[in-house]
Amino acid sequence: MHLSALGWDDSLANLFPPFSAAGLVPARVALEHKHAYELLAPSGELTAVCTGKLLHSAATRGDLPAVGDWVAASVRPGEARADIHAVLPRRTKFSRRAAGETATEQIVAANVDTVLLVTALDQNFNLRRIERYLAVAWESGAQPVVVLTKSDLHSAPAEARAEVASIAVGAPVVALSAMQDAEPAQVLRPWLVPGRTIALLGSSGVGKSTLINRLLGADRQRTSAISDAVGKGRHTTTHRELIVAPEGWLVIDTPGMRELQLWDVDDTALDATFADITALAARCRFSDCAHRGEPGCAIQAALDDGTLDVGRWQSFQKLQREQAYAARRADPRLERETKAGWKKLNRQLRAATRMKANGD
Ligand SMILES: Nc1nc2c(ncn2[C@@H]2O[C@H](COP(=O)(O)OP(=O)(O)OP(=O)(O)O)[C@@H](O)[C@H]2O)c(=O)[nH]1
Ligand SMILES: [Mg+2]
Ligand SMILES: [Zn+2]
Repeated sequence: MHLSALGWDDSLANLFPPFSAAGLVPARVALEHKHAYELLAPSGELTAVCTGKLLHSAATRGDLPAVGDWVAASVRPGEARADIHAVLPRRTKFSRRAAGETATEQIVAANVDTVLLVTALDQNFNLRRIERYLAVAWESGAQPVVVLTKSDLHSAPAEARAEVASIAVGAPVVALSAMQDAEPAQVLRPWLVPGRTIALLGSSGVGKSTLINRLLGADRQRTSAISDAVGKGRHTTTHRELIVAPEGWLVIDTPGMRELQLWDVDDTALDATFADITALAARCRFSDCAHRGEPGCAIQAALDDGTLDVGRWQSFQKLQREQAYAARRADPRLERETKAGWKKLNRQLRAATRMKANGD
């Protein structure tokens, strides 16, 4: 298989000469086990581990190889085994906060061109969840496409699609049924391009693997009716995996995520997701308007006349709070300062309440 078929491009080729000089070859991470990786290389599949040096130099998990990454590896002569010496810079990346005490970045998928944000048109359909996924997608650098699956279970899928399109500013929205559509791949054709990588992200049971099987025209991925919705935390897909389609496009299947904790979603990503709110806020009378009842507040006016949906406004505020929380967790110093700030504020608040109780 040629490198370009795996998504290799000029910008990667330009930075590789020093690695080739050291006897290393480029390969792409297809699968991540606990301590080993499956790589795709022009010579074929390789089972690989990180060198001690790479492990040692990694400050966080996010510095280690993840599915979709390009790496520089040395192939052991006569074996389908390799050692990973370096992770090449990521063009795009999806990361989230890994569970645990301290915030560590976990890379969900790297070098994705188009991300399909998958939601089912069933009882779990939720606009707020789509907004959350969109914020993460804009942050990643990949082009988001909202995919509404199980349209056969919805009485008015076209209306649901229109409703989602109204909140998904800048992202195409498609609705499909992997069960009933004769050609579900048809609406996704624009993004199934040889050498380009798509990834599917969404809750467990929405039909990501089922759709991938339909796109591939083969039962490549295991699917199951038992999912989060019924089986409590059961994920049918357990590994992130990069698959090369016979037509030459690449796809990353991921296990459903119960929760997508924001990692480092910056203001730009939130602004892209909520472009309507940003535009409104720019029209508030005061440039530092907190939208809490100030005179001439354009947000309040839009909430009052119904042009801004209350749910969407609350969703925006929630994501903003979460983003601030994630930033504090990533920066302990900032958290200490904020804590100290809160203590001070609480003391002031208690003092003020006592004064009031005393009738002052
Ligand atoms: N009615 C209907 N059911 C579907 C459709 N697509 C998928 N399903 C069903 O939904 C269930 C879950 O599908 P999966 O493809 O395993 O879901 P997943 O998103 O890969 O789930 P995880 O791997 O756990 O993240 C299966 O029973 C599928 O048959 C669809 O378009 N319509
Ligand atoms: Mg799956
Ligand atoms: Zn305002």
